[in-house]
Amino acid sequence: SGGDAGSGGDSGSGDTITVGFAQTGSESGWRSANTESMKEAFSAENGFDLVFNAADNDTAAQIAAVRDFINQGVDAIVLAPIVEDGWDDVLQEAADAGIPVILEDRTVSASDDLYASWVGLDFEKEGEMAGAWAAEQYGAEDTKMVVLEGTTGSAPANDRAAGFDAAIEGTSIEKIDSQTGDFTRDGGKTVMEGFLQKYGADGIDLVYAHNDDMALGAIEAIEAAGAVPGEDIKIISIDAVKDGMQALVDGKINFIVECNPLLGELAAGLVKDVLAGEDVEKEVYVEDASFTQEQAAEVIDDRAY
Ligand code: GYE
Repeated sequence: SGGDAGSGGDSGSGDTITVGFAQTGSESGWRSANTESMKEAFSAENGFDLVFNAADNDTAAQIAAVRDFINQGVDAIVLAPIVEDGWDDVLQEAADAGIPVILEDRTVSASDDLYASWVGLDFEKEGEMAGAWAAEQYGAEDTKMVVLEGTTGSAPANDRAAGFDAAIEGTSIEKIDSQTGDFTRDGGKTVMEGFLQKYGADGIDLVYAHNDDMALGAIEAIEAAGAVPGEDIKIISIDAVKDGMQALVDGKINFIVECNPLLGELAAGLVKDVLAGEDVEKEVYVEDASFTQEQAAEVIDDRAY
């Protein structure tokens, strides 16, 4: 950028912070909103030079992207890790190079000495909120449930399963099957088609989808099988993105737990604080709400994503 001697530009190119952001990919509506929020916060206007990488849900590619950032000598790395495991080596390499890493969204299993901070959501609590509602609504009658899991090995898939399972323990909800749909609409549709073939629409009462996109795919599969989503087969999902909330208002989904993707500003603030040598929280949690069909109808026009 600029740099004419004595021009005194107000964006002071010497202060520009170069940040490498390793995003998971573009699997869902949540992810699009998250990427947009990050690009907005890490803008040139805010003093950043953002190097953006989306790994298309490929862990090896994401690790390679982080290694590239280290070799480029960026000032800081922001990482939304696809899966929890496998980060120890490259995080150690970043530490050795003196480059701070801030995690956003998903978590890692590596030691928290290897990153400066994490900002995101409480996935286990999201699962618990979804499970508590299921237990209250359907827990007293025989309910056959299938689960559309997020990406295998990812923090939200692990934690949303654990939170939900704990909340329905001791109820009459029976998990008859559970498979990954990789957080995508296509994945949710394909897995649901398989479930419908295997158990028949009559053999399934409830779908728990780890995100809205998979729920939306399941809706397509259920309708194609001649059943009515939200009535014949109830659906609970997580995220509360626009399309999910619309399906909730339309009666095709029964309950959604929110997962706020607007983490950009908080992540950018953490990067600036860490580089300024300030003490930051190791974990920064953002609160989530939840919505019934009636509640969704009231708020849908005011949602930011
Ligand atoms: O719920 C899903 C996305 O990691 C919280 O990833 C995120 C999840 C989100 O693909 O839609």
